[in-house]
Amino acid sequence: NLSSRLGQLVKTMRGHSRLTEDNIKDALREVRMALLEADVALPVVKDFVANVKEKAMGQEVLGSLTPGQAFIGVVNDSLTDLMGKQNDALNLAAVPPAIILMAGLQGAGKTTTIGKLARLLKTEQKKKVLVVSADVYRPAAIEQLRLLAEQVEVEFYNSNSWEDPVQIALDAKEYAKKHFFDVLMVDTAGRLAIDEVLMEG
Ligand SMILES: Nc1nc2c(ncn2[C@@H]2O[C@H](COP(=O)(O)OP(=O)(O)OP(=O)(O)O)[C@@H](O)[C@H]2O)c(=O)[nH]1
Ligand SMILES: [Mg+2]
Repeated sequence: NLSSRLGQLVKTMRGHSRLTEDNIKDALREVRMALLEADVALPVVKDFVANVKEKAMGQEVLGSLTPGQAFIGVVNDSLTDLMGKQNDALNLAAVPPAIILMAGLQGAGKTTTIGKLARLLKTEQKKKVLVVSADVYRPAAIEQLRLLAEQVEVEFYNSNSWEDPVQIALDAKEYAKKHFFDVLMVDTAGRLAIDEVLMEG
């Protein structure tokens, strides 16, 4: 991952009192490769690397820091800028049900996060939560969510792998409306299966 790769590299960045285009070149390349390998979109990577470069260049290496540590500091700040400095609360101010559609790369932790969020919303915010799986692609994905829902004690809307993901989401929304759920959480398959219609539904 990014930190271990950078960790290796910065050990070799020595003996400079400021960061220059020359001494951060390899480190920048490493950042770029690490992000690309993590499947970050190319335009985002380019922007990010350019941003790090701009911030780093000419920066003095202060006190007991090594150039590598100074560089890491810049990467760290830039990452924080990119991801946001603060956590915002979930905005559930919609005509119920508020719908949370979980999208992301395969194996990123979507289903697990639904379980955690559902539990949080139920216990801390006293919300009535319904979960549904529109992941009709991966075997046992629906069963995984069913078990999770059971564990965190929220209601599970049943779906079947031969159904259309969009229709599943729409059906669950109807059910949630009819039964006065505050929140509907829709699990989806990895990014390949995400299509616009589902996002709009
Ligand atoms: N260490 C750690 N592992 C996690 C976390 N969240 C999920 N996992 C694990 O990562 C693996 C994938 O998690 P899922 O929640 O099934 O991921 P997903 O995005 O739903 O995967 P797909 O539905 O296959 O796209 C599982 O083995 C989880 O136990 C987390 O926060 N920390
Ligand atoms: Mg999943």
